[in-house]
Amino acid sequence: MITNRLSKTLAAALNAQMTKEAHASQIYLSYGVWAASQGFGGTANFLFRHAQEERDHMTKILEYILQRGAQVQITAIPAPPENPVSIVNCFEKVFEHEVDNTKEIYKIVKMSLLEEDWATSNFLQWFVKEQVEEETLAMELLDKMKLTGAEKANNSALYSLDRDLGKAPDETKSAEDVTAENP
Ligand code: OFO
Repeated sequence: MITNRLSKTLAAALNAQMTKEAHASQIYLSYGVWAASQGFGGTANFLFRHAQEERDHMTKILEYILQRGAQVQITAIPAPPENPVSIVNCFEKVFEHEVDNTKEIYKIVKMSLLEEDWATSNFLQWFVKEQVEEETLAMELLDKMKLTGAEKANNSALYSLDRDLGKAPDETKSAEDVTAENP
């Protein structure tokens, strides 16, 4: 008996998106390492926490593919892009990445609608909403950077922005609160 309820096309698209979420996690991780090496500890903490959120997105898709009885394909994750050249550039890259990701999600939403796969279309609405939040967050951070005077910001303005980012709320626990028992 065949229990798969995902078309070949949608299963392939969801698997590809799952790997993109893993890639996004690597991107945030690499930017976090870069920020830490530049002395932006708060920003690094924020980016590390976000890397974990992207891993959660990956798992969410993985679980959905399994629930629909289709095959999950774990493949290689592409390397993250070059390091940012400045803190402003770091958030420009984050923003661009999120906008690109939104476009990829929209493509799968469109596929699911064309196939009249209402379950997948409904599942993807969580991601549509999440992308609005993530793009807004990245845009606001970029705006704050600009307010500090962007590349020409003085150390004290950058210092407070970095400190605020370390405390910025998100859906993932602060890196220092995470333990093996409480991941
Ligand atoms: Fe940055 O968002 Fe996943 O989907």
